[in-house]
Amino acid sequence: MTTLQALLFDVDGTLADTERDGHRPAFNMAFQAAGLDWNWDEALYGELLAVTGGKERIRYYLEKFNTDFIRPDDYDNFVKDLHLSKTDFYTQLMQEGKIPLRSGVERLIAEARAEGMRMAVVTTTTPANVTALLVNTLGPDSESWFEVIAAGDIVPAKKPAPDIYIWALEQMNLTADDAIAFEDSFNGFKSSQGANLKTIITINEYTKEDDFSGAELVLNQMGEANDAFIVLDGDAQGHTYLDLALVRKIHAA
Ligand code: XBP
Ligand code: MG
Repeated sequence: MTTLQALLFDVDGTLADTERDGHRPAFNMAFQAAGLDWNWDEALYGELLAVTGGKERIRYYLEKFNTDFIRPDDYDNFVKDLHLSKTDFYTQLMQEGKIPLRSGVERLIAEARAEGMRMAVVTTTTPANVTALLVNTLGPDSESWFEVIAAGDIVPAKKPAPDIYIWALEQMNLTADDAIAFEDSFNGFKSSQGANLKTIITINEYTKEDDFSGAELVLNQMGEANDAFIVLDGDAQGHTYLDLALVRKIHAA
């Protein structure tokens, strides 16, 4: 096994609980602004998360949950415009600073920076959303801490396809053995696993029942010294929160 050279972070659900409190309300605001009476409540949104990508999710909703809706002639642009509006609302919500990073995220990233560990963001979400989250949580220059921001439509096949991880590794001139991924969902894990990456999972309310068999470690959160994680699967080797030392051990195991 090679030495660990890079940490690859998913965003939504992993860095912050953006799905329930960020994306979902932003979709609803866009629907309202467009004069649509659609409302994605928390339970429905959980079902819609089966499909990644906001534009893809809107289409899935109309195909499976709102089949009576009469689609406008220019359906593609209708979905595109609705999604652009959703991105505006989402980035506004981030600017209001309402979505904090999850426990341990800021500390682990700081530790990685201090040790010169390479980092990338690997996500399905729109690039503007990544910028808005990072800038409003980690600070104005935090995007530059990540060597690659692999996001949105960069690859046509979104997670669970492995393409976005493969693309990020290529950009960094690394192989899957050199890196480790951090994910929160089944679709994200399928993507990192498909790219042959070892993966550490931090679950959330939407993903706690997902199947993560094959992941190296499944935790409820990264945690802190005073906010220990719960180990759901795997061996945390006596650690009580996810620090870089444990990440290295998991990678080497
Ligand atoms: C993230 C997603 C995205 C966001 C919405 O998945 O599924 O679709 O919910 O983002 P992952 P956009 O965490 O696995 O990357 O609306 O910008 O597409
Ligand atoms: Mg995710």
